[in-house]
Amino acid sequence: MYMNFRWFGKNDDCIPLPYVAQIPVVKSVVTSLLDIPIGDVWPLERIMAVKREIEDCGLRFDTVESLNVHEDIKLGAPTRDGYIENYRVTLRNLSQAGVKVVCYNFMPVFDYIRTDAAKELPDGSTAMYFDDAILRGLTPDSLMAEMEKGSNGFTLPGWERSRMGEIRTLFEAYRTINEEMLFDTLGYFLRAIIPVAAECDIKMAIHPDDPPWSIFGLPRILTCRKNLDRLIGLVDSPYNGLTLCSGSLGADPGNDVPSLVHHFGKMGRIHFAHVRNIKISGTRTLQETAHQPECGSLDICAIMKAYHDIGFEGPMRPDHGRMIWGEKGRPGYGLYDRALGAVYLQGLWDAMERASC
Ligand code: DNO
Repeated sequence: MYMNFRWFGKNDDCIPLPYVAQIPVVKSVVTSLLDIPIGDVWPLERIMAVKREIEDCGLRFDTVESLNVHEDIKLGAPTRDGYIENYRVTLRNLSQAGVKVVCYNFMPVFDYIRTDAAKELPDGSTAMYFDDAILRGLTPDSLMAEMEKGSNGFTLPGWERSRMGEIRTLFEAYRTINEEMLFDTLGYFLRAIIPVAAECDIKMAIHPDDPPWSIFGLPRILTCRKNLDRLIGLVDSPYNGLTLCSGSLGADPGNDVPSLVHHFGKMGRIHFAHVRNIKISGTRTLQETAHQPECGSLDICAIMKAYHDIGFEGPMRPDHGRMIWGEKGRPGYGLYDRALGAVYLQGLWDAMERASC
C-alpha cells in the first residue's frame, strides 16, 4: 500500500499542493480535470501540465479519479459509441503520462449523495450526513440548495451547477432503465474499454454506489458483493477492478467490509482503496466521522488488517474528512482531518509491517 491524497487541481482546490506534500506519509496525488465536459477527451497537454505540477512538489501522479462516464453510455443511447471512443483516447493520453489507475463510477445522474454537507458532530466539527427519510422529502433541486448551505462555496464532485439544467431530461430518460439494463450498458462499456486499458496498462477501478441503494428511484447496481462479483464477471480481465470504498459499501450493514477486502483482494481486483468511517445512526442514516473505529460503525483497524493480509500494493487514500480547527473547504475534502486520517492509516500499516517481520 502507498498513501495517496485527492487534490482537485489549482483552480478547484483551496489546498496548495505543497501543503499536501508536507503530510509525511503521502506519496502520490489523485486528481481530475473537472472543467472538461463529461464525454470530451482529456487533452495530452493538460494531463502533462498537471503531472508536472504534482511532480514538481515531489509527489507521484499515477492515479486519476472521476474520469466520468457520459450519461448516454449508461443509458445505452445511439450516441454512446462516440463517447466511448473519446474515453479510449483519454485512457491512451493518461497512459502516456504514466497513469496506472483510473477511478470512475456508473451511478445514473448523480455521484455520491448526502442530505447535509456540514452536520455538526458532538465535538463541534462538521461532516457530511445522509438520511434517507430527509431525502424522500426533497427534490433534486431542493437537495442541491440544502447541500449548498454547508458547502463553503465549493461544488461537490458530480453536483456541478451546470448539470442541473439537464436533470429533468435525464430523469425522464432513466424512467425506462432498470438495473438489468444498467448492467447491460455497463457490460457494453467495459467490453469496449478494458482491452484499451490493458494495452495501456491502466487498471480500471469502478467506485461503488454511494450510498449503496436506489436514490430518487434511479437504478443503482454496484451495491453489494453479489453485484460486484457480477461486475467482475462482465469482462474477465485483471484490468477490470474496483475502488473499494469502505464508507460507501459499509453504509449497508449487510456489507462486511473486511470480508469484501479479502474476497476481491484475493482475486487481485482491488486497484484503489478509499478508507473512511461512518456512523450508522438509524435505517439508511449515516454520519461521516473521523477514522478511528471508536468514532464510527466501521472497524477501520480490521479493514486495514484485511488490506495487509492480502498484501495490497495499490494506492489508498483517506477518503472524506471532517471540517476541523475552523477550516473552510470543500465538504469532505479539507486538509486537516484527511491529513490526520492519512497518518492514522499509515501508522496502523507500519505497525503491522513491523509486527510481521
Ligand atoms: C466521493 C468520491 C466519489 C468518486 C467518484 C468516482 O467523495 O469518492 O465522488 O470520486 O464516484 O467517479
